[in-house]
Amino acid sequence: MDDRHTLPHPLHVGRPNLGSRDRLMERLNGALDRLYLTDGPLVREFENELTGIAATRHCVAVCNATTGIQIAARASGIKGGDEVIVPAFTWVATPQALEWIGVVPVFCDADEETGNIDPAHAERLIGPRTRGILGVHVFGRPCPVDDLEELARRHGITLLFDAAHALGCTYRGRPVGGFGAAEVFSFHATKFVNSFEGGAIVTDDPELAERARAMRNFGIGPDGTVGSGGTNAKMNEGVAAMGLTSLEVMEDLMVTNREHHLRYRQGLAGIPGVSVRQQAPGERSNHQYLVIEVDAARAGIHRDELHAALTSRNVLSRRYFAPACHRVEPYLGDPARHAPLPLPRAEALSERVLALPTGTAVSETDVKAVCALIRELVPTDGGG
Ligand code: T4K
Repeated sequence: MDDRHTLPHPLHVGRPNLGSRDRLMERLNGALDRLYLTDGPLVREFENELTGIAATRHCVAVCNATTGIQIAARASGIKGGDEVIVPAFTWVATPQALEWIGVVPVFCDADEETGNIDPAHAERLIGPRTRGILGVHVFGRPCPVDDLEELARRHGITLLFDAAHALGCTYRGRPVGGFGAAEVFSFHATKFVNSFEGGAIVTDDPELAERARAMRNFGIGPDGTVGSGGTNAKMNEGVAAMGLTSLEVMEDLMVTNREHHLRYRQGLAGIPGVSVRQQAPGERSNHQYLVIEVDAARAGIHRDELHAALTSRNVLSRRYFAPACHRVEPYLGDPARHAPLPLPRAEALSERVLALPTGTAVSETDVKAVCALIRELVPTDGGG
């Protein structure tokens, strides 16, 4: 192997996209001039924008999506000791958010094509302590929402969505955000629309929204009295300034990501055992994650070897998501509680997936170079 294709500069997965610096500074200066630094007019404006994008009646901005999931669960009546079904194939934030508030995540297997929670498997996990299902729109590809809603209704349990990846995506033509009892977005620096850190709960349920608003502010309700448990999950004005500035370029970012997606598909076409994961046909997608699958038997190289080789050549790929969540503590040590059924498809996916750099920090030339490098690293005879 020669090093012809080592990239001259590191390419990251998750490099932040930036909007206009001038607009950001204007907004920050406005906050400083107003002497209003947290949970103020910029946060209200950010919430307003998000209700438009998600087509929901309510939005409750919070400090990050992890806390947002906790508040959404609590505001839906899910308590410590309850079980909630979650996908095993997700970022570990999904189960960790629940575990940290004493809710028991029970892991569900994935649909290998979509990467999402499999409703038939979820149904087999429903028991007397099950209070909810927390679906994740993995890599922005929407969950089988109709099936999950039907399942939740039939069993009288709450359906929530971790929509950390899915801002701007649609399911059956409707924006992600309005499904289940509530959905939660992330605006972490690595998300295609970022607010440095940040999250938001969106819902059509006015009572859930009111409870969530109180819970993000120590349980203080609109009348100024403490009416429930709560935490401090407020979003600050600087974060909202960044979020608003990022939202202004959201459509452009989606175009850039989609173009990179097409370039990767073309650039990697025909490499044995290497495929680009697809979004749902006919739906709008933000394409914020560019994920390939490496079938080691056909490619003649394991995903981990490819990851190591790319990393050593300045392509800082990420193994989203490996290992599957039930394979890490505190879940690994208690499979009877967290993974009562085998999860072969989530495990298989976790062995194959690899996220590659995309977004505005990556150029067309970069994408071509990454594809050329992968072509060089995968044996031409496919190894198998
Ligand atoms: N649910 C799901 C399904 C999620 O994927 C996530 C987060 C959450 C919930 C929780 O959302 P938040 O509570 O965070 O709002 C990253 C992100 O930290 C995490 O937010 C994200 N999912 C996950 C998929 O990816 P890491 O540990 O890989 O990120 P990190 O910080 O190592 O950064 C990745 C790369 O990005 C690095 O190569 C460096 C680059 N980077 C990162 C930051 C922060 C930059 O270039 N600039 C930066 O400012 O988890």
